[in-house]
Order: sequence, then structure tokens, then C-alpha cells
Amino acid sequence: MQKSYGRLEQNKNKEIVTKNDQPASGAGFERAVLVAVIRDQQDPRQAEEYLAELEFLAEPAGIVGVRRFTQRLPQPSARIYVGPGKLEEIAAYCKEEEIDVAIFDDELSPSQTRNIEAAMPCRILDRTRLILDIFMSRAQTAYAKTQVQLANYQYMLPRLSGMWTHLERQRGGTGTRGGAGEREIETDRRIIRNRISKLKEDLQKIDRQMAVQRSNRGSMVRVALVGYTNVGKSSLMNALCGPSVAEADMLFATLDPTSRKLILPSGMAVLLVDTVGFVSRLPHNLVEAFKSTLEEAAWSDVIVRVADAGDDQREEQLAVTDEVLDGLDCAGIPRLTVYNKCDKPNALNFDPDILLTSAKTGYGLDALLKKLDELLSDRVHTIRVLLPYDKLGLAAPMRERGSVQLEEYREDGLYLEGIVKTEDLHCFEGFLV
Ligand SMILES: Nc1nc2c(ncn2[C@@H]2O[C@H](COP(=O)(O)OP(=O)(O)O)[C@@H](O)[C@H]2O)c(=O)[nH]1
Ligand SMILES: [Mg+2]
Repeated sequence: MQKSYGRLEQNKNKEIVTKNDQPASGAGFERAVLVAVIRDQQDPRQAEEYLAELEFLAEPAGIVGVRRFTQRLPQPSARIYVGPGKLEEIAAYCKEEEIDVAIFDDELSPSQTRNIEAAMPCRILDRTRLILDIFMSRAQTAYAKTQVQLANYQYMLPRLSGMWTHLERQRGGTGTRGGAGEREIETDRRIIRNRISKLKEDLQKIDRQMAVQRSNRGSMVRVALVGYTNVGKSSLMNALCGPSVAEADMLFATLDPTSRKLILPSGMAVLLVDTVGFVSRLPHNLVEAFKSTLEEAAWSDVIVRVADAGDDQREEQLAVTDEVLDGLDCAGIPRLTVYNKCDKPNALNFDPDILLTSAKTGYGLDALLKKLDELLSDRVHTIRVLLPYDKLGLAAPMRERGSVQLEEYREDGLYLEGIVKTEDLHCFEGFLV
């Protein structure tokens, strides 16, 4: 069964939808080979790291890497990315092992895509396609969605004919060029070009800042986990909030499966938000899509920058993270740095002020929670109120965005002790005791 990545589907109204905004469900994993060219001066270990990241990027699409192929070349072949012998070897392996998909660790040009597709017995994907799919599944606000769609159509536009020959082959056609096929592609191109100009117009109209803030207004205190892919953001979230998404969490994360409720030692409830990960070598035309998707998630009360304590690149990665955040609407948000995976043998010793954690062993999680309480202390207030029985609705900001620590039905009203966000404090004026 072929799965569709960015391939066009048209209904009678010539409505174009891509079928890739749903990550593959748990059922039926696909088996993949990963292919990279090691450039002349490049350290092979770095190529391995890129491939590990690529494998990780494929995971949300339900794809599991079963073998890696690398080849050292001065630069990738303009025609088929690797050398002809290598491609033959890969194709033979894929045929023999009934591999579903071959993933290339760079953005393939439209002609590379066509040539490789002609030589391979399976579907092919490139780095850009995988990253785009992740952004598509993560973008929430109108602005981010528009930005991601735009990047998606820009990626698809020059690749339509490759997709066509692919479809033709599936149908058992002869693959002859011209005729109906070419006309179809021209129509598709025209539709996509129109879409692109419409999306560009839309972007001008959407007030980006409003979009981000509106989407998060009225939420609980938010803490965002930001960092490169694979540093352990999701693992930290699970370690802090418990492994399974309980129903109680779902109430707080109705729209966004990447937010979870977290109770700090002070008793304050916060929303912990996992953001879309940074990736190395982000293709240039995905930069805006990435930033807008990150921005909406990272807009919070505290940003936790997560780095991999055992990764030589950690300082460079943190610097890039900061640089990107500085350029976004998140610039003024307090940041906290956490070096995760401190259980790894090659993790360095840091000075005692630095937060070291391990999502694996649980080390440092208490210290992280305590630090969050400290940082958030000026964003919230602990209050005691007595609400008359005809004003019980006023308790909502404390119940929904803060936390109730004591609740007593008394003769003259409802007595509440708990935490509210500073911006909600005015709701309780006149009822404080
Ligand atoms: N040794 C070790 N591995 C970890 C730790 N945290 C996460 N990992 C592993 O690192 C990989 C990436 O973790 P994940 O949470 O998915 O990273 P994310 O991309 O930042 O969300 C997974 O294989 C985790 O099992 C840790 O504290 N120690
Ligand atoms: Mg993750």
C-alpha cells in the first residue's frame, strides 16, 4: 500500500489537499533505509549524527530505519545524489528486503527525485519532506498554518511532474510524456501557484503577534520546553508529568496534544508545553514555517531551553536557540537552561548553578521544579477569598488558570485559598480576606 507524501489529491472542485497532515497511526510501521553522502571534509561521525536525527524525524510518520547507507563523495551527484553503483546497491537491498521507503538526508532536487524514483523499487522521501510533515502536524494558529502551507506548496510546485510519472507507473501506464498527463500537471501547477499567492496575501493580513497571543490567552501559567530535536524534551515532559496522558490532562490539552498539566512543589498548576524541535541544516525555505510554529508554542511565562549534556554541539545549539527566540515574540520571556541526559557517560561536569537533569533516571527533576516555582513566583499570587453565594462564578480564574488549595463552604459564602495569575488578581478585588 503506497502512502502519500505531499502527493496531490483532487476532488471535483479541483480542491487540492495533501494527505500528509496526519501522522501514520501506530498500526503498520513502514521500514526504511536512510541514505547520506559524506562530503569530502566531513567527519563521518557527524554524518552518523545527521542520520540519527533523520531517523528520529521519520518516527512521527510511522517509519522505522532498518539500514543506513553512506558514501563519501566530494559532493552529492546532481543526477542521482549518490554514485550509480551505490544507487544500484541500495535498490537491490530494498528489493531483497522489501523496504517501503528510502529517505535521503538532503533536499533532493526535482530531477534527482525523478531519476532516483525511476531506479528504486520503493517510495522515496527527503529530509525536507519529513520536516515539512512535522511542521504540518504541529502548526496551530492561523499564522503558523498559513506559513507552513506556503512552504509545503513551494516544495511541491517544482516536483509535480515527478509525482505524475510515479502515479503513472503505479497505474501500470507506459509513462509516455505529453498528452493528458502533462495537461493535468499544468492544471495542478496553476492551482498551486494561485494557492501560493493567496497564502502570501493571507500572511500580510494576519497579525502575527495577535495570532500567537490570542491562541494562548486565558490559559494557565505556561512553561515551554524548547530545544533541538532529540535532546529529550518529550521525555522530560513524560518524566515530569507521568507517562500516560490521563483524562485529567486531556481537559487541559483539548486542542494541543503536546501540553500537559504539571503541579509544582508550591501547589501551583502550570501547563507544560512541548515545542517543535530545532533541526540541524534546516532548509532555507522552511525557516519561516519553523519560526512561526515554534513561536506559538513557546509563547509562555517561562521558557526552558533544553540541551543534551552529552553532545559536543550543545553550546552552539543553545546559542542558535537563543538567537531564534530573540527574533520572535518570545524575546522577553525569562529563560532557564537545562542540560538533560546527564546520565550519559560523556556528559561533562558543569558548575553547580547549572541545572542537570536526566529524564531517564529522574536526576535533577526536583531541582528543576523548584527553580520553576522560583521563576514564576512573581507571575502568580497566593490569595484567600470569601465569595458570596451569588458570586460563585468569580472562582473561575482560580479554578481554571490557577489552582485551588483549600475550599470551604461557610455560612457567608465560599472560602477559597489558592493561587491565581497576577493578571487575574483584579477579579478578586473586594473579596480578599
Ligand atoms: N540517556 C538518556 N537518554 C535520554 C534522556 N532523555 C531522553 N533520552 C533519549 O533521547 C531520545 C530523544 O528523546 P525525546 O524526548 O524524544 O527528544 P525530543 O526530540 O527533544 O522530544 C530518546 O531516545 C530518549 O529515550 C536522558 O535523560 N538520558
Ligand atoms: Mg519530542
